[in-house]
Amino acid sequence: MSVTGVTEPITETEIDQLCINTIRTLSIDAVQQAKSGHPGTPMALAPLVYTIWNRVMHFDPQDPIWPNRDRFVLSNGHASMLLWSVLHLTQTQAVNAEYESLGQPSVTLDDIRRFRQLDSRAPGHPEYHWVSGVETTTGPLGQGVATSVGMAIAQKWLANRYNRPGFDVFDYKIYAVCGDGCMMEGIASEAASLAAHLGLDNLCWVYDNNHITIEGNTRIAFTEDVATRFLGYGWNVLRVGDANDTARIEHSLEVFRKTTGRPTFIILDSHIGYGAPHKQDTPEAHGEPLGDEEVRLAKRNYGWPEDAKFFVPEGVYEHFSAGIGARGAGTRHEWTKLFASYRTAFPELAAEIDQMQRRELPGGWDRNLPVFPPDSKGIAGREASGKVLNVLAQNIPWFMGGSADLGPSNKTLLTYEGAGHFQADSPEGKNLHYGIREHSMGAIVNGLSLSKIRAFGATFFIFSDYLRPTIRLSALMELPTILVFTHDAMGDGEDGPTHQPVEHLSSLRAIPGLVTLRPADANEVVEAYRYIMQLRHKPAVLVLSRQPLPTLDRSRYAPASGVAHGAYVLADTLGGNPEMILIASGSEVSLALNAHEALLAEGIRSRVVSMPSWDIFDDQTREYQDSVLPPNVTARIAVEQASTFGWERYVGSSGHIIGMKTFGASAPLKELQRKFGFQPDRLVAAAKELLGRE
Ligand SMILES: Cc1ncc(C[n+]2csc(CCOP(=O)(O)OP(=O)(O)O)c2C)c(N)n1
Ligand SMILES: [Mg+2]
Repeated sequence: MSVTGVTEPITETEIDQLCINTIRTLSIDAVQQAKSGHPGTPMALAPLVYTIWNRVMHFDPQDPIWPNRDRFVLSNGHASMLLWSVLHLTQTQAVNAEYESLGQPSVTLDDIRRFRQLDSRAPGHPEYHWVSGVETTTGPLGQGVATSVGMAIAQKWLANRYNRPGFDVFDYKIYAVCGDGCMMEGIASEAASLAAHLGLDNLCWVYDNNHITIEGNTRIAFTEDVATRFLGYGWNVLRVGDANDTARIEHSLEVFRKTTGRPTFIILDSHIGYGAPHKQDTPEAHGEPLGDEEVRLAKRNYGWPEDAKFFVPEGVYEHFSAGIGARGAGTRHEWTKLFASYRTAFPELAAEIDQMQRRELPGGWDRNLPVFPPDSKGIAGREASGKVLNVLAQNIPWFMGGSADLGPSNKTLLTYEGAGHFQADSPEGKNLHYGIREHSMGAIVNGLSLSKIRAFGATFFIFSDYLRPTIRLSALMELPTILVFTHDAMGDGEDGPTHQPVEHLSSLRAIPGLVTLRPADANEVVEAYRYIMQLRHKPAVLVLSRQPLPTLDRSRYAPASGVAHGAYVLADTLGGNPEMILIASGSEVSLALNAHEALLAEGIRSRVVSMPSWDIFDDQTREYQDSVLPPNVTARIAVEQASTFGWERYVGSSGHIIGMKTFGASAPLKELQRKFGFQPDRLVAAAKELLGRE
């Protein structure tokens, strides 16, 4: 090999090696150019990724969203150059958010040259909404593997619902690559345990066992026997002792494809920074550019022209095209033919698949949604939600979910005839049992959603912290996931401060792109679901009460459809020219109404605004916002059983906020309401004070 080119490869092995070294050197050069990034793991795992992509995976670069493609998840997202290299070398095509092909490569060589730079399609970590061919956003370690379990559940459910004898329309597999970091993160353990319980034999994790993390050798913090751990979960555990042995890698992947009844875990012994004489097997190879001299030496070791940069030798694109390209195109064309006859034989099922793939809802999806009659005793938010979920799940075949062992409390159980429970031997079930695994529940919901299933998860609102990182990823990926959080505030009374959310609403409201909704009564719950279900690219969180809330008389007050605006005038003063405004969400809305009546009786012109969602309200026109909160009415009180944090934006500097500034306490709800000031008298007094009245 010379500086000017590479000699014509002769054997299959040589061209394989050339492709592998192209992945390695593109990664090295990109990191070197960016002066930041992670070269070592791409250098070590290039043979693995090459084998999965070019030898095994059914994936058509021409159509990266073909529904029956195999999925590839890079859970050690810092090794993103692996993905950018293969997406580029396979010439995977770009698609937009409307699922249309853009007729251009997803990742160009120029993007790679501009690795980690603004607008490059080769960003620091794999980003789902940004680069076609990325199946899920990764980087927070453990998330990718946990998400892959959701993808595997989805495949099983889809296969069960849609496959028919002779028509295996869904038979894809899921491959996830991970490192020591993913293995140490708790979320991966939760997900691995559930994957084995559910017998997900469509799922393969490959563990890059290189004994290196940022601080050094894993002996400083990670000495468990990972193989025994996975055997304990019930996985099929294989080992490949040399990450450069592509034949062994390919064989182990074949064993995976033939294994039934359990997921497969392949331990791959590798050398981080493989080929760099001074950096191999060191933590420096993990996250620092190699440096010019070391780059030259590594290239010399690979038999590469030492001064060539971003060099793709002749024959490399062609070899990917003849490998994954031809195989992917072949299987996709066969599938397309199969699906055409499937459409003739099973038109309704085919139509469902079409709609689901475009994230549309079936006709009649909202028929029979309940309307709750006025009732001063009312029902709990969670009860109303349970009724809605049971209607939606019957109207939308691919709508499903469950709770982290709190189904009876969250009221998320689907109880209608035939709803079923998803298990290894009942993959038709629509009730998912995540177990007490909130962290991975969030990731699994993401994985289901990435597979186009409309999925929900549920737990107590207090434990939303446990899955916050996954909610953040839903928002970042623009996925329409749904989280149902009940026991929204002090209603959990006697359970005390460990179970009483305070800062959670503020924390979720701070996540860009997430819709947080806290409905005030049963009809607001219905309208909240009506709004959420129509979202195609945004996640939503529902925050629901444990205790009954009065069902408001909508002939007296404004209709609950106002929920779709995030906030609306629920009750007003005659003539609609208020001198003060009470703003509330959830259980505090009826409290505000009580105070409102008392204020009116005293001749104070008050208005009540129900504000179930800041996020939705902030998206309304300025005109609408001003009609709800007229700028000249500065006497405003916000009341919410949660941290006061952030309410200043609606009450202004001269307003007043009644909320929590401490944790709660263990006592019956009524006493807590008294102790923390959630009583009509307090609102009335605050209103008078603001207005300077006695
Ligand atoms: C949740 C989380 N914590 C910390 C980090 C920062 N981080 C990125 S890579 C890394 C070390 C990962 O080690 P390993 O998975 O063994 O990767 P390798 O260096 O072997 O590629 C850490 C701590 C992260 N990305 N995500
Ligand atoms: Mg490692």
